[in-house]
Amino acid sequence: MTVVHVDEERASTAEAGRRFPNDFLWGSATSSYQIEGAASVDGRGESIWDRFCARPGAITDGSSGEVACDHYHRFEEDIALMQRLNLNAYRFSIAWPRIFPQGRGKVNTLGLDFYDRLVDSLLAHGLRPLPTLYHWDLPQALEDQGGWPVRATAEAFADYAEVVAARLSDRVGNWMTLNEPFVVANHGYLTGEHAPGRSSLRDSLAASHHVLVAHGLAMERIRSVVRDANVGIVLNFTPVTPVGDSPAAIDRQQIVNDIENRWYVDPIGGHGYPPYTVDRLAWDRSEVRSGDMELIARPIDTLGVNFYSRKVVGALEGEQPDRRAETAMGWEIYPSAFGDLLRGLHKTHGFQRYLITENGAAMPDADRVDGRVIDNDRLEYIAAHLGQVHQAMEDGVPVEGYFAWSLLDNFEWAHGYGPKFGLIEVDMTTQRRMPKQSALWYAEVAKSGEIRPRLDA
Ligand code: IFM
Repeated sequence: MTVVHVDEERASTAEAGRRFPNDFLWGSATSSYQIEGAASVDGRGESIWDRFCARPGAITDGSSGEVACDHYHRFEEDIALMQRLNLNAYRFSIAWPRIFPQGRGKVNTLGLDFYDRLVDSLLAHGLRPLPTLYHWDLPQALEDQGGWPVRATAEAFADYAEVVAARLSDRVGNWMTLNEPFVVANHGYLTGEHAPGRSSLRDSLAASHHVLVAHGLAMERIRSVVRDANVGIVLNFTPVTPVGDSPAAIDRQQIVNDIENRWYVDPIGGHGYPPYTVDRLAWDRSEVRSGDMELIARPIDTLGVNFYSRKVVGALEGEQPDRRAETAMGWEIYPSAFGDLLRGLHKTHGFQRYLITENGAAMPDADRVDGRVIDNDRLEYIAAHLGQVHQAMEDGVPVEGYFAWSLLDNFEWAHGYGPKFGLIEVDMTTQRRMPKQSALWYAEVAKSGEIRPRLDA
């Protein structure tokens, strides 16, 4: 795969000097299965990812999150690193199978104790905790009973959300229900590239509705136990541009855009599922019960926005114009789509506030000086995207924080440990952590509240 470095014109120096508000949140993001490891420790139950990783060929390098970054045992070290990077917030996810090993029923208090210690340590180091309750590690027991295509999974999620919120409510005010429901329904139940590896349009559509029901139910339950809770959901967006203006290209663009960019935010914003694609997929909406759309549309306090790239679609599958630059994932680097996205979202939905809950890049990390990764391409990527966030804020979009994906090199799902998204390098054999050049630069940004020029190597 060709990796082209970010155009110098768009480099950090072009954005340097843009200053963010003093109370802006500067953080990094991770998720439980990607970093925690300790898969069989302290009563954790099996998740769909444990099962999926064992399937031959499911993961490119045959790996799993069984050990990952061993964050479960090393979280103190990781939090100390975040403090060294001058961060003031941390987005992490809670592993449902640690709390309910069977998905529902008996609570595993040892699991709750772990997140209790994590939160205490974050607060002691001056970091605001921002937990996400679901980042794809469904308890396998619930999948065995039908998984997300079954409504009971949403109901179990609400019970789980309430138990976790009640335990942490005295210290945690900001909550996110689910991460990237599009990926849950699409990759998990339609393409099968993610756990649980099922491929059915019918199941995928059912799952897409039930994750939103889960969000609505959980929001109610969190609000019932956390006074003044600030609750939201994290959605991923990949703006879609058509190749040419043939009716076939426009049709494809609209379907892909509806599924990837509107299917979740529109119902949350009170506009319902996008009618064009509901019709094109011939979805009979039989899963949608009376009251569901109102539940889903209850106002959120914050929208979490994950952005990495845009998508260009032609009339035919795979039709693509040449790209100027892309990351090691083969994702086009196209920062201006980010600013346009934020302005567009705010114009259409006018949510109260936004957090950039994920943005970052997998890069080859080949350049080294004295053993340290000089990842100026990642640094430039982040700088260019921060510039877009800043411009959107100047244009009136209330963005309150930015969380770089990711704190550590980690388990990148079906790609295994190949792609490196971390600000901090992790040697997966020794578990040694080493901040990359981008981390040192990001520390300067977080400290000064300003986009900084590159550091000398
Ligand atoms: O690693 C993932 C993360 O879990 C969800 N958002 C996209 C990231 C990069 O692929």
